Amino acid sequence: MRDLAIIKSEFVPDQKAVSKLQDFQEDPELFRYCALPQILKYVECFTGPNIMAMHTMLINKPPDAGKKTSRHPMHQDLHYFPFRPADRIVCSWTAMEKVNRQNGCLVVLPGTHTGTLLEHDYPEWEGGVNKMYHGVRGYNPHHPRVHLEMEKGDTVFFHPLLIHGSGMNLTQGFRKAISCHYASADCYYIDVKGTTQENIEKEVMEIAARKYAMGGEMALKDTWAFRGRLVQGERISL
Ligand SMILES: O=C(O)CCC(=O)C(=O)O
Repeated sequence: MRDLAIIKSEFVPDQKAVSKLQDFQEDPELFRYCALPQILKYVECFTGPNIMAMHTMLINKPPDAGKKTSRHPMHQDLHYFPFRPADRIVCSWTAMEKVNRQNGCLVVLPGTHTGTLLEHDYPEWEGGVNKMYHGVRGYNPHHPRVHLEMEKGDTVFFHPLLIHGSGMNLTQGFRKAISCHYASADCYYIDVKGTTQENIEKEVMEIAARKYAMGGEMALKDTWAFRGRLVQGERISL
């Protein structure tokens, strides 16, 4: 993925052009992260012994080009997932360098994981917003916030209903983090028709149709079933 400010600029070389790698499950070196025993030890507390890695990301948050496009709006990750139950899904997010408020650390609203999945849509930001960066609607903007300042290698584990996002990167460096969403292999897929997730389904299916000439013959759950990888135990229903 490219940051909106980069897409609109002249040619930008090498890693500076890439703001996020998604779906690195086919890359043996990066995927080693998802199978680290020191991560799975904690993941297992949420998922149980049969563990699927469902969504992988390496986030290379670029220096903000002045349009505030390096921000990630507040959201709940469950908005993107057509599988349940939410309590059997967990994200691990590891800082690949020191992260703080200056370079756009994670910001979380503690306790919101006990709520429900809220409506999400693109925020109306003046400088625009990156593709698929939906923001949560109707949350309490006065809810206490915690900025997760972390050292290189520190890892945070969080629930898919936790409202979180990240601020602007006001430094000249690229803020790197690696993350994986795990789910219990016996989670089940749901049909998101008629729910608040219909808008993200539509967007994902449009991308699938455009990029891979798939669409009509494929359902949202298929896009997850073929990206998901077993990391421990037995593959059951996901
Ligand atoms: O690493 C970040 O800046 C936020 C990542 C995030 O919340 C996401 O991609 O869902």
